[in-house]
Amino acid sequence: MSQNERTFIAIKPDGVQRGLISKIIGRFEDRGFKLVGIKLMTPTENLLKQHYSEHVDKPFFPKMLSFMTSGPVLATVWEGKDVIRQGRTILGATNPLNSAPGTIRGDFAIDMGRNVCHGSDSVESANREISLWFKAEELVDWKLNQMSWIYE
Ligand code: DGI
Repeated sequence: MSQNERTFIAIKPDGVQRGLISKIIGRFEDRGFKLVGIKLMTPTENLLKQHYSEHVDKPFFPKMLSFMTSGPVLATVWEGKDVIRQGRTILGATNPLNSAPGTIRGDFAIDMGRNVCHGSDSVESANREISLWFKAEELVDWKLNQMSWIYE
């Protein structure tokens, strides 16, 4: 399994406003994943319509759009073995009421429309989302010196 797998993790406006950035990033760092992209930005409607293309016709979409454009989002890209699946586990179930304690949503969220974070759910969506939110030159290739203490 590749140690170079990448995923897109976003801290939504509720997570930023509630001061949860360091806690969320800390969980990925503590686990041993490598941060390769990070930026604070307020996403445009156009970006969100592409990002959530499978949801644009859903009844909750207008409210989600106004929530997601209401303030900054912290967009990040993380690298490591199985990071897509592990990232979803760290975040917890989409509906926080179904998220286990110890997950981000299980510890910090209650409502689906305020579920604090987003994580890619497959290799295809990770690639698509990373290229939507980041330019290639915004992603940094660097050597994590702890690698041999994290991977055997
Ligand atoms: O990839 P996820 O964020 O875990 O889940 P998803 O792709 O199924 O849904 C994307 C976001 O859309 C989710 O984080 C919250 C929102 N959403 C999905 N289904 C509903 C919803 N929001 C509301 N209010 N009601 C829904 O049924």
